[in-house]
Amino acid sequence: MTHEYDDTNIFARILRGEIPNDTVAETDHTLAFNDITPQAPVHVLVIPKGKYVTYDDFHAKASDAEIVDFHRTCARICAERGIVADGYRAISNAGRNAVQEVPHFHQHLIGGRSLGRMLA
Ligand code: IU
Repeated sequence: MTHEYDDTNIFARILRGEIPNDTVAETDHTLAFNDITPQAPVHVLVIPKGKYVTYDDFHAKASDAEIVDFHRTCARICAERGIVADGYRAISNAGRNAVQEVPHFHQHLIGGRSLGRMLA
C-alpha cells in the first residue's frame, strides 16, 4: 500500500484540534483517546503525532524517541486502565487486507471483557 500521508484523515484533523476527542493521555510525541465506537469496556486508540500511515511506516521512519514514547504510552495506559491482570489486545490494522479505516497509524488497546480468539 502507499505510505503517502493524507492530511485530511480524521486523526490528522484531531491532531490539528479541528475535531474534539476524548483524550486519555498526551505526551510530546503521542496522543491517546477513547475510540468513538468502543468494542469493549476499554477501547483506547494510541497514535503518534507524526505523519505515519501504518505500523511499518511508523517503525521505518520515526525517531527512536517517538517509538519509545509511543510504546511506553501504550503500556502505561494498559496499566492505568486496569486491563493488565485479566488480559487485553493490542492491535494495529494496516492496509487493505486488514481493512484499515483511518490512514494514520494507530494501535487499538482493547480490554475489560473476554475477547475470544482472534480468528481474522
Ligand atoms: P481501523 O483500525 O482503522 O479500522 O480503526 C479505526 C478506528 O477509529 C475505529 O475503531 C473507529 O471506531 C475509530 N474512530 C474514532 O475513534 N473516531 C472517529 O472519528 C472515527 C473512527 I471516523
